[in-house]
Amino acid sequence: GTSDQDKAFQDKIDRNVRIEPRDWMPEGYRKTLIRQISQHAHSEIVGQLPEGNWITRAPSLQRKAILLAKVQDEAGHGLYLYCAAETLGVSRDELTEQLLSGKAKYSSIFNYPTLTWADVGMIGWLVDGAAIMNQVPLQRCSYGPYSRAMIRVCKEESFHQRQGFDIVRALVEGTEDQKAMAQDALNRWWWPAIMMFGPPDADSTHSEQSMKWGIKLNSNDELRQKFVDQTVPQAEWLGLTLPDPDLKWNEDRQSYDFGTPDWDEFFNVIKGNGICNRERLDARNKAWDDGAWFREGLMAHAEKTTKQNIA
Ligand code: FAQ
Repeated sequence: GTSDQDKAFQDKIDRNVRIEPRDWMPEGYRKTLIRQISQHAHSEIVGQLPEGNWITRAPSLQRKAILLAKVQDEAGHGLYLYCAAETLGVSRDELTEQLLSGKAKYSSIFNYPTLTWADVGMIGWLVDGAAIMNQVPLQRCSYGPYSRAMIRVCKEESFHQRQGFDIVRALVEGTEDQKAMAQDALNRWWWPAIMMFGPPDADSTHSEQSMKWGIKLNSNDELRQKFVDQTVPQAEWLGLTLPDPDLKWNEDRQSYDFGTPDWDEFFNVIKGNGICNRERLDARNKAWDDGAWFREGLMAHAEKTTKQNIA
């Protein structure tokens, strides 16, 4: 665009006017949104796998019904977000191809295994908790379809977080073994949850421009701090210990100081070398391949009915 167009666009953003699909937008804005929204969509889709692993082994009929509904919600979020990305001129097939080939990123958190039932509790409490912390502000982001998608998604995420917290509550109120299982799961999920917010601000390549454009409303470190401040009292209430010797209330800042995550591990996971990256992509590719007969049937049926309607 010309610099006049760019200026008028930035002015709209600064006045809090929502950008809609047919409005003019800088190419960089469009690209950044497609990247972020599609990564978010892929995360919801791949994010079904770790918890899906426990649906058949949930400890009661009630827990199973709740988990089933939760995982189905994540599928719905994924489809909803793909639609939002499509309004920017990218096709669903292109996005699917990027995920299946390993070109596209999805959240680092879903490359960790769910070893016990307590892990399902931790995902709800911590992972959905972190997701809400990140997505509530996005309800006010500058792109209309994405901001509206976030409103519905956040309502469902709140239910997800409470179901996770309730799983952990039941475990800590149970036997010594159950409480130990919860503590072990917390030890494994705490740091990966902290890393979900992305690299430290100094290493966050997109933050500055995304914040100018209203695609992000807070920096990675701001949201990470808010998450820690919210979660520490919850862990105390549960009687669990967070695996961070540097965690300490800071009276001056009215906030918790905390340790440094293993950023080498984070970058290694997003490069594709986490514990479950291979397994996750294989599962998505298998689902796609196994569904080929169904997609072909749908297309054949659509073609037949179109011909009949024309005749
Ligand atoms: N994992 O410059 P920044 C959920 C990449 S919630 C993998 O800071 P940005 C719900 C980043 O893409 C999870 N990659 O990037 C659920 C970039 O690489 P690129 C999904 C990460 O975009 C719960 C590079 O590092 N939520 O699914 C991660 O400004 C339970 C530099 O980083 C969303 O996607 C990471 N954690 O900020 C489902 C929310 N962090 O693309 C099932 C929307 C960074 O240049 C079960 N997204 N990278 O190759 C966002 O808010 C942002 O995209 C951030 C990252 C904050 C995630």
